Amino acid sequence: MSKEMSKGRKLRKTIKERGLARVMAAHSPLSARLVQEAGFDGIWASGFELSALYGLPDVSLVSMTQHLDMTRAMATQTSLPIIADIDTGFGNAINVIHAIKEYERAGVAAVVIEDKSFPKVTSLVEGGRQDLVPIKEFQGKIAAAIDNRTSADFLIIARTEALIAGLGEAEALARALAYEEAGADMILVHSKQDTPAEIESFVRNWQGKTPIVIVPTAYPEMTEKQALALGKIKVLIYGNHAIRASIQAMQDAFANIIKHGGAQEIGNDIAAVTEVFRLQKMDQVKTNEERYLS
Ligand code: SPV
Ligand code: MG
Repeated sequence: MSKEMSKGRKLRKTIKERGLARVMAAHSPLSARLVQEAGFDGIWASGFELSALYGLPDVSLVSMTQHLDMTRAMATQTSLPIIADIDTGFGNAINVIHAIKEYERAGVAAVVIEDKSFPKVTSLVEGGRQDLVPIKEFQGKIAAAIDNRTSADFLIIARTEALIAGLGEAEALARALAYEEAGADMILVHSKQDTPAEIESFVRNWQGKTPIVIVPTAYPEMTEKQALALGKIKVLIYGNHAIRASIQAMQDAFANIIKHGGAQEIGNDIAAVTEVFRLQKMDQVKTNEERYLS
């Protein structure tokens, strides 16, 4: 047994010490490394980002194998805890059992399972079809996840989409309590309102004991300080900022080259090749060449 602290424990330690873990989305090992270098506390292995990376909508088209492979590759390139977005758990409670075993083995800190029906539709899209499974069925999925993890360090986060589905705060609170009852370690509550009011009200009225996780993409005016001040929010996820930043950067660079008919104007607007070498750890290759090839 490795003496290294488990990733789940590392995430809990950050929460204990800082009050709030700041978690940034990533969609590749390289973006995961950049998240770590920037100083975040954890990585969100986002389904939305990976779908976008494949040029696909986030509607359960990316398979568990694709997401797991990328998550595992990220885990090898970072020491930060990873929170894996496993959508609906890729099917029913039986699929959840399989997913839990695989993701725990991959070395992630936590998984988030959402109460939408499979196949899901991405949460923030205007007019998206947002069907939720019955509470009892989702409790079964959470219980299946809890019963099939090998270590209690590995966190099972239940995500309710009741607010996204327009079912109101009472339904969201009832679902969150039912998921806590089923054993969830944390509750992620998502909102697509463009102000924090809906989430603030949910948090104020939350009577459960488990910590709250939020993804304030639609309501970016909520700062880390404000989330912390609400008391019950322990994880704040920046859900899709990595892929959005990279899209914009590529669009700008490509447009610049087309405009000028060459790369002569691009200069420092893109990373230097030496920066790519640094991120690839090319210096280690050189050291090893000197040591082993001469
Ligand atoms: C994701 O990043 O895949 C999420 C967050 O689940 S959201 O896209 O806002 O639903
Ligand atoms: Mg997702």
